[in-house]
Amino acid sequence: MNKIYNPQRVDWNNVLKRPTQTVADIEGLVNGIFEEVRLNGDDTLNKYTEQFDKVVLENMLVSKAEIEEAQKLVSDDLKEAIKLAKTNIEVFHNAQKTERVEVETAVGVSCWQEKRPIQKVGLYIPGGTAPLFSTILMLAVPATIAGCKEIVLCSPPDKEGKLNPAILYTANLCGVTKIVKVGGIQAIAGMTFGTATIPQVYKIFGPGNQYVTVAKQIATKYGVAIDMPAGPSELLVVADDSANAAFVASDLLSQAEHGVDSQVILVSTSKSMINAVEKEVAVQLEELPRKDIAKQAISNSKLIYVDNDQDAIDLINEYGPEHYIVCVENEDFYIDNTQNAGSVFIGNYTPESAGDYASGTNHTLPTNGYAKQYSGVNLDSFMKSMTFQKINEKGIQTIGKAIELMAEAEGLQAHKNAVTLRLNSLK
Ligand code: HSO
Ligand code: ZN
Repeated sequence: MNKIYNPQRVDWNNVLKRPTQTVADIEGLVNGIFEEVRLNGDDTLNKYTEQFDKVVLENMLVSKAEIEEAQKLVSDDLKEAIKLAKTNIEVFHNAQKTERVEVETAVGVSCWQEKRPIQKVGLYIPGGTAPLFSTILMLAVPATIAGCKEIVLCSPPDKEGKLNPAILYTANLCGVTKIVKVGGIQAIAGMTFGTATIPQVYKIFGPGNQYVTVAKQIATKYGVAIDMPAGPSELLVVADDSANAAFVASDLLSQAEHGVDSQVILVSTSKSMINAVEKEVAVQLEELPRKDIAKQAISNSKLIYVDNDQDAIDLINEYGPEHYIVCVENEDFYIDNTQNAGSVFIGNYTPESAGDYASGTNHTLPTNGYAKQYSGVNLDSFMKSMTFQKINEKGIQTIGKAIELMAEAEGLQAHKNAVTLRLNSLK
């Protein structure tokens, strides 16, 4: 964080630009693996697990014995913490249930809308340097509340052919119906087409590297839905002199430690706050085990000084951050005027980490400016709305004439007949 920006409006786009990802060269590889998985199922999954994860598995399906072993390896304290988080996530997502909407639109014409679960969903949990078992809570808990019948989880095995015990413990706790040790493009292809081991699913959720991200996009070509287009994780903090610089720095670093491509931005109307945060970041960074990762993310991050609150809020809405922390005196102004953000964290005692793990909100959120048109994962992500109608004799007489006239005007005689026959039967 070496430069403080004070951009003019015309330069906002430039300063806020996210690094572009190269998708084109990955697409060929993804298409190739999809085709192979479609034709050869499990054999292809095993082949790529050996190639990419450097392990030959006897059985990619996780057994009861493996889950029992994992239970023993997770400490009681961590189990309690996971249960506390689960309870809060359950409470928040349970509260998102809605009643069915029912109206008589005209005399004798009843219409209603009801939500039904997506029957089969797939969850992808990445491997790599941090085992994100918290993401299982964020996906499996709402899937269970929604009533999804089949909840499949895919995650890449380590070189010993194992999954992290906390991943197995959490998946089992949260009602995942099948856990499969397979990762990357091949896992997404497996859930898209189905194999002997992996059931075919209707919607795929979860984060991943750029290969997984492109694979999820390709999955949509085959009719599978996905949670949202994913990009590197982001945090924007708006802070004034009422903020605590050390707290703000810790938040920026918590996001920066996710990956070298994480996006971290501080917006402030106070130069002294910006300077204080910058100093704190440098101090705290040195103590982090993942400082090499965080340092790179921080070096691409921006400190933005703005002249007034209106400029700040306009700039924030233009960026549309995934995570957005508001630590300012006049927080109502910022909250009321925020149009585009994935999840908002308010006040000095609301770190992003709270939402990442345990407050109850979901941490699967739109990145890359998609907060302008996408919601984060929530209960509705695991359901779809269906409409129903029931029309009685009076009802068809009420709206029949209008349907006949419209059908005729569209030149669709059979449509008209479907009404005329019924009206005639009532004469
Ligand atoms: N900040 C991440 C979620 C996460 N953080 C998982 C820690 N574990 C993306 O929202
Ligand atoms: Zn996080």
